[in-house]
Parts: sequence; structure tokens; C-alpha cells
Amino acid sequence: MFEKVLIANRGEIAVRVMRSLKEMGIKTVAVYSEADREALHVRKADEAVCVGPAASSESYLLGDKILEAAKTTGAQAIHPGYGFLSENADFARACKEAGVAFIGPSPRAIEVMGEKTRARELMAKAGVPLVPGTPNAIEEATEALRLAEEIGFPVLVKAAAGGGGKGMRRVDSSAEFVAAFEGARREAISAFGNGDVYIEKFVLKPRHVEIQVLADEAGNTIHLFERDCSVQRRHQKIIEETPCPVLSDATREAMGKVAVQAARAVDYVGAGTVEFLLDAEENFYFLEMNTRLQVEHPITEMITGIDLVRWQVRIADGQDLGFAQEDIIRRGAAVECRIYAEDPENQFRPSPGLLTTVRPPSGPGVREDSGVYEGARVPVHYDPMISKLITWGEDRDHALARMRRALDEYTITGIETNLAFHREVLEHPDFVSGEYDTQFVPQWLKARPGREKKEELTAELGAVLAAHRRDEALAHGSGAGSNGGPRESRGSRWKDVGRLRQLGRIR
Ligand code: MV4
Repeated sequence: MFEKVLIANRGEIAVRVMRSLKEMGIKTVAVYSEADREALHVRKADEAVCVGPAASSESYLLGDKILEAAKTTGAQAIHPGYGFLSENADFARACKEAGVAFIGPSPRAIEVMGEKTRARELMAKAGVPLVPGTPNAIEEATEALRLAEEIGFPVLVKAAAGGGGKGMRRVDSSAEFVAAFEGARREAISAFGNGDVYIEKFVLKPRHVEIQVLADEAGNTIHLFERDCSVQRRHQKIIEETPCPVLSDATREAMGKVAVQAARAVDYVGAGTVEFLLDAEENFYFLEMNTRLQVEHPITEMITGIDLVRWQVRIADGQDLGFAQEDIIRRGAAVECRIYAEDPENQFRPSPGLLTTVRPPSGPGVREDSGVYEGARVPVHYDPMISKLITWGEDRDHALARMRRALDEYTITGIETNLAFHREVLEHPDFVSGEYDTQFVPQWLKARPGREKKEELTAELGAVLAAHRRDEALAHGSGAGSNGGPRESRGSRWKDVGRLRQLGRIR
């Protein structure tokens, strides 16, 4: 087994990975940028190497520099976390060539899955259901229009090199098609340096449901059930849960089998995720495969009891899974809220700065994976996600009740966060019912009053309450006004606050 592993990442995931390594008796090496000198992941590591200035492109994305750090510290393996170099086939290959294990799949699997049309082609061959569409990239606009008409509108023009929603265009009619097609091609060229686009039937109001898979070098491939990630905004996930609240056991089993087929088709080794769109009739279609550990992996760990990082490390060390699909037992439900340093009341603008208070929740069924501490600074240079709050319960209601309780316990001051936003979602009837799809957050945000509107409502309510008190006081014959009267007739301001709170106007 490895004696020392370098973590090529920062924030909560670097800390998360180190925790499992420590449990396995493995020494840890952190890398950090100049902006992260004081970061939690640096403090938690046995050793740390500065790899460059704040900008990711000059630090966390420098494969050569990071590989060099592994060699000078004597780390035998590199865990890439998510983002940064985690799905960079060239980096995975460079590690291999340098005699350092890359804790992830083969460079080939990363490459194949990174190219959407290649992935689609391979998945079709493996019998994985795809959204009806063109198997390959289309060059010619008139040919593309003919195919779009054959598929039937609405269609989605997607970039072959894209993913995560980048370079996608919805087209509703033949009249709009050619302009949208050419636009998508230009966008793809400027975003990915590759103008290849293909066409899919547009699936209306889909849910995003993904399956966790795990495979060893010996060819044992299993799945660890699903995660529903439909609570998103601009392709940024906000809340994930498992099990998917609307999935039948039959569909769950079918999706799991298909995900294993998909992984086998690329000789996948390690932890991976197969993403699907799920429509209202429980049809599911392959979207893409993520060849990394995902942000939301803890909810799967909570319901299966399996430490995914521990298994990633063992698999990279050449060990066999040692258990079969039948050995995986699903228990209860889990939900994750991503805590962002951002201001939901101001277009979700990032809110970096000094964390003057950080009081995380704890107690039964609560897990907090954090990358920060009280007194730390959230730098401007990176993703604003500062921690993840995960709860487990015997069933969905229990997990959600614990999440509401944990969110109420959680205090962060000094910067803006989306904690209050999470509290609102956890009380939204559509979320509570489980009957939501990927349009839930964007649709709700359109209808939801902004902060100014809310303050106006609070003021109005306060005025109504004051008038009511005045009327009550007059009716009781004291004759005193609401302001400046004797304490008893004025009533308790703390109770007023409590009443307003109950009316949901303030927090
Ligand atoms: C789609 C779709 C509807 N129909 N494909 C967005 C991210 C990218 N990985 C795929 N995406 C979508 N592909 C077809 N044929 C709708 C989306 C989509 C979406 C998917 C998952 C989660 C959130 C989403 C939000 C908007 C659109």
C-alpha cells in the first residue's frame, strides 16, 4: 500500500480525501497556492508544497509542477479530487509515465468519456439508452436541419466537447434552427476550440439522476445506487439527495444495471458516475459519465456505509473490491446542501472575505465536510463552495427534518452565504413533496420576491401589527397610543419578532 499520497486539490475535498488517507495510515502531502497559505487543507496535511500564485492556471492546474512536488516529497500516488486536473487525461498519463499512481481511471476512459459524441457512440454499442438524436457531429447546416426535423422539435444542439451545460442551444422550430446551429458551432469553437456539435431531442422537465459506480482492475464492477441532483441553478448543483424520491424499484434496478454496462464498456476502473436524464414517465437516457469522485459522493456513503475515497485508494493500489452487488445494502435516506460563499439576494454574487464566525452543526445524522475554519479567509480566486452539509435519516422525512435542524444550528458570519436560501428550499412545498425537476429552482426564483420586496413586506406587516395593537389598546380603554405607552399595553417587542418570524417574513 502507498505510504504517502499527494492531494492535488484544495478546500473541502482535499480535507475529505486526507481524512480517509489518515485512517488508512497513509501520510498526506498538500499542494497550495500563495492565496491558500493559511487554508485548512494545508493545516491538515503532514506536509505541504507551494505550487505557485493564486490563479488556478498558475498553481492547481500545473500538472508538471504538482507531479514534481510528488517526486520531491516521495509521494507514490496523487489523488486529484474533483475539478482542476481530475479529468485531465494528459495529467493522468504523465503520472503513470513518472511512476506515480493516479488515483482515478485510465487516461483512455477519461478521454473517451470527455468527448460526448465518442461516449454516445460507445454507449449505443453497449446497449445504454440515449436520448434520440444524431450519433455523430453534423457539419452542414441544411443536413442538420433535415435531421432536426426528423427527430422533431424541440431539439437541443450540443457541443461534442462540452458538458455541464456549456455550448447548448434549445431550438423550437425549423425557422430558428440554422441561426441557432451556426451560433452553437461558433460558441463551441471559442469555448472548447472544437466546433463539433450534435443534435438531441429536447427532454422536457427532466430530472438529473446519476448512478455511482465502483470498479476494480480485476473487472468487478458494481453500482452504489442513485443520487438525484435536480436542484440546480445554471448547471450548479445546490442540493442532492438519495434515494431519488420518485424512482420506482424497477427503474432503480434497471438504471443500476445500465450504469454498470456503461462502465464495463470503457473498462472503467475506480469510482465514476453515470449521469442520466429521467423524464416524467420514468424513461431514462444516458447524458455523460464523470470520471472522478463527485462533490455529492457523501450522500452515497451515508446510505451504503462505504467510504468511496478508501476504495479509490485501494483500487489504485491494485486491490479487488472483495464484495459483490448483492452485498451492497441501501439504508435510509441522505441529503446534501452545498454551502456557498455567495449572496442569493444579489444574483448569487460570490462573497469572499474573512469568516468572523463559523459554528457548524453536529449531532445525530449530521456530517459536515468543510474546507474552512473561523478566522480563515475565503479567497476570490476559486469556486465559492466552502462546505457541504449532509444529513442521514431513516427515511426522507427524517433526513429532511435533520437538515432543517442542522441548517438552523449553522452560523456563519463575516461573509454572505446561501444558508437562508437552503432553509427556504427545505420548506418549499415542491421540494418537500419530492415532485420537482431541473426547472424547479430557476422557475421558483423567477416568482420569488427579492430582498427589497421582502423588506417592504416586513415593514408593511410591522405597520399592520402596530395598528392592531393600537386598536386593541383603545378597545381596552387605556387610551394610550402604541408608542410610548406603558409597557404592558405596548406588548413585547420580542414577541412581535417571534410573530413576524412565524409569519415567515424575517429570520
Ligand atoms: C438535456 C436536457 C434536455 N434534453 N438534453 C444540461 C447539462 C448537460 N450535461 C446536459 N443538460 C441537459 N441536457 C436533452 N436532450 C436538459 C439538460 C438540462 C439539465 C440537465 C441536468 C441538470 C440540469 C439541467 C438544467 C437545464 C438543462
